[in-house]
Amino acid sequence: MFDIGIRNGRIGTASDVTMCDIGIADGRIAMLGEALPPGREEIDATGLYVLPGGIDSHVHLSQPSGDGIVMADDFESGTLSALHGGNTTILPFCLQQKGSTLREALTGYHALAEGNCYTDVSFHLIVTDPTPSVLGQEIPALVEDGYTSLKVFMTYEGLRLRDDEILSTLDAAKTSGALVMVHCENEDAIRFLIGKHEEAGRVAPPAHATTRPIAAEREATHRALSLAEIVDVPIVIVHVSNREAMEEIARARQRGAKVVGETCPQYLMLTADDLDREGWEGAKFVCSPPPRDKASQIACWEGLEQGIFDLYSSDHCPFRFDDPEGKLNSRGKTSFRWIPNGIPGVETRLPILFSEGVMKGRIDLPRFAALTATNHAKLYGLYPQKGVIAVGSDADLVLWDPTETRRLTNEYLHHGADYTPYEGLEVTGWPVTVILNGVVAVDQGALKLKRGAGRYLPRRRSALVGARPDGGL
Ligand code: DUC
Ligand code: ZN
Ligand code: ZN
Repeated sequence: MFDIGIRNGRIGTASDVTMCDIGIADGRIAMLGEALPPGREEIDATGLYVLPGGIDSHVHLSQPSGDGIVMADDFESGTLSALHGGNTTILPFCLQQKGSTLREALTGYHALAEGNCYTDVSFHLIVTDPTPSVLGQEIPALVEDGYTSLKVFMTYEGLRLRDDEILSTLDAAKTSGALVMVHCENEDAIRFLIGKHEEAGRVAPPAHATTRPIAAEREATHRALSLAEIVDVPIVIVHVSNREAMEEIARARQRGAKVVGETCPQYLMLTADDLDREGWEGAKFVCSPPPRDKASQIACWEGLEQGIFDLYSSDHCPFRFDDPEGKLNSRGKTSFRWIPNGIPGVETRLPILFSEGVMKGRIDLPRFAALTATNHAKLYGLYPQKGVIAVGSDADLVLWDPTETRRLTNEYLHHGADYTPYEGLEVTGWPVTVILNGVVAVDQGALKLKRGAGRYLPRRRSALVGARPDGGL
């Protein structure tokens, strides 16, 4: 007898849409077929789509964010919000502090996550201080321990790496089999423009977009791709906001480079005009790269439809708006420079793509499953444990009701932010039931799971860095 039987659902994976029953036992998918024997718990999925639980591979929680600024989500609220939005696994970033080791950062970050998660989690490492011992000893040992991805920044004083440091980090990643994600914006160009804006007294939130123009992203994207080509190592270009950066990715691929592109809901749904809302309201939309214009939105949709992007992530990086520790901190009220960068979105990522993408006919269900779960699992070393509906995989499932229409409003979201950038947006299709590791976690919107049910997941090497074709290391 199964623990759970799911019947009459339309099962969507990255490859197919089929009708069959799902039998779940011991937290995993035990059988797929017709007329399966009963489960102790039976779920009738008539009229629903059954999809792999969402994997959001770009999330920031409890990340140190500078003097007096506090992120709006910790592991408890961040994973709760993720779960209600149809996600079963998230990959937050563990930030190395300058002068400290990656291990030290991990010790602190594991302590924050332990016992608090409502989804499974696994950490990417942010490298800010690539010392010889970090590159030569820590990274190889950490990859062996299942920390198989790194992020580097080309912007933000204090975080960004110089080109020589990026090269040596890429080289360490190549030697050890880690996958490197790059935040591509030219810091020197941004600082130059900030100076110009300040001289001219242009310090309101719209200046965030005009000091971080497309050219700054395009140039850094080109440079990151070139550095990876020189080292001959795959990379991920994260949070791509516009066509010119996409073209850089396409050209690198034509040259034979292994490059993966990621975009996010903010580049599909917001524009720089949102930064110009009444008063200082635009601060709610300050994120980097900034939202662009309608043409860029169209380009990013094309990228999702046609394959420049393999990943669609939230880049959930939440700060409260009306809060001295958030967007409207004492300095943030006076200049865009001090408004913390990032917006919430882990709970709205999937409903937005389902509604705007699937329901509007831009993408089909298999593409949705690939962009929201399967590709994340393959790319970040979780496949086939996660990201697929197959016998033997973890029973991480989300049941979507394609007829349910909701108006997004902050009141009903579970994150710690006091706003959503998508307030008032009507979406059709909602993740009504979420199953995590074979346990009903959310049922018709009601939480059934205890805090701490989410586990930490060590990961294998990425499929992109030459893992074996059977998915093994
Ligand atoms: N980069 C991110 O990846 N997230 C939020 C802010 C940023 O610059
Ligand atoms: Zn970034
Ligand atoms: Zn991010």
